[in-house]
Amino acid sequence: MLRRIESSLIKDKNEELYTDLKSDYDALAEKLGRDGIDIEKFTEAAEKFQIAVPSWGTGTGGTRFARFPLKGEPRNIFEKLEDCSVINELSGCTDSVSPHFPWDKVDDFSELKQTSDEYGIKWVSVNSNTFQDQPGQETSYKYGSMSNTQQSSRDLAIQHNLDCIEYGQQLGANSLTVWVGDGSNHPGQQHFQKAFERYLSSMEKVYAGLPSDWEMHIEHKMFEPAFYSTVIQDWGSNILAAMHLGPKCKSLVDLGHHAPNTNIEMIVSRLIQFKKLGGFHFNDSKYGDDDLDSGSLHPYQQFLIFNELVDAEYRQQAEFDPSYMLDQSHNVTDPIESLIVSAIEVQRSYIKALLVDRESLYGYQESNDAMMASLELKKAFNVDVTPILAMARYRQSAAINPIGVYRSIDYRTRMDKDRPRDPNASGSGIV
Ligand code: AOS
Ligand code: ZN
Ligand code: ZN
Ligand code: ZN
Repeated sequence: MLRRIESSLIKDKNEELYTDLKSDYDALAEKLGRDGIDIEKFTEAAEKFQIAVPSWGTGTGGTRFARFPLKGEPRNIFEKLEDCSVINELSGCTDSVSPHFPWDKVDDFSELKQTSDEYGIKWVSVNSNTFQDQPGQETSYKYGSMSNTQQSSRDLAIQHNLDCIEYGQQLGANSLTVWVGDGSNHPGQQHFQKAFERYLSSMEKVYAGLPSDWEMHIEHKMFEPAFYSTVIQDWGSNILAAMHLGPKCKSLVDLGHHAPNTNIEMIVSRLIQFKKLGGFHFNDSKYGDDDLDSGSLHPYQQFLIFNELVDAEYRQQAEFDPSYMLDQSHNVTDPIESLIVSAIEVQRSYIKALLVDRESLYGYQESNDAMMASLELKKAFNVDVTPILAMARYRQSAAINPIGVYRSIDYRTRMDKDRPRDPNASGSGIV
């Protein structure tokens, strides 16, 4: 098994911290035990929890104004994979990567697959890119891709998505995530219905190319890059498209793609009910698609989303198997640190949601006891599950203190030497 960090280093650091962790863990076990809760069940659940890292998230993000790169950033998909392995070795909860084409240039898929296998990293949902033109592209996406008025642009977008499926198959992935920037900037610029019809007929052709065990996930976004209207602007258009296309097509919820104060957990519930929840792009947001670190602003909202997910799990809801992924832009932090912390924050929401006493909550709901129902949720949310998460990492040979270990190895300085900067390197995911 390939590693980027000596396991003995993590082990030594863990030994220094274990006594304190054990006493915090035992104290929490005792506290939960008083309510008849067995802490071990939750630690096991934390060990099982996994969330994917986006390949583009390993590079420093930016805005349309500027990007301030870090030293030692990955220059290609192999180096991105190295950084993803660092994240997984330290966090123990990110054993998969979601690739993005054509940002991830791959000459030899079997070589890439072999390397990822050696790291113990899986490839999950493949992201297509029809929101920007590539050098030498014969027909433009300036006025959209799947919904473009020009057949030639639509054909190019369809073919690119079919290519992405083929790349993904070579990597062992089993879903395609389609986010398009299609829309308009001026009232009257686009015929809403005709644009949506063109989008659907293009997507039908992609759907027809899905292997039998694949799913297609559609990602909605309220605005940007189109600032007046967007073809798949919300979960309404999203689920309509997914229902139109068929059972293998589901909706994907990116937390930052809604208007501020939208009740996202309720959208999640609706998608679960109609068997259309494909997955998530986790991040946090104050204004729009800010792509801030997960749980950094609205940890309660993230918990409430997981409350719906755990509820579906508890009820053994049919056809419920959403994929979890981070989709963030790390503009001022080291992306490795942000991805580690964010993955753990999502895991934290999951474990807290598992702590909700479902039967009590259902009882309060039936008797219309609003106060006790909300206290039931708050009770779980207010438990500090940090020792559970740290113990899960310890048991998986990941780091009790991942950021501490990461800082101690001065990875970026090492990478600065190993990865001399290529002045022609292409962008690393600002969107
Ligand atoms: C764009 O806003 C979406 O969030 C996409 O999921 C994703 O960020 C993009 O495909 C990467 O640029
Ligand atoms: Zn996204
Ligand atoms: Zn987003
Ligand atoms: Zn986005």
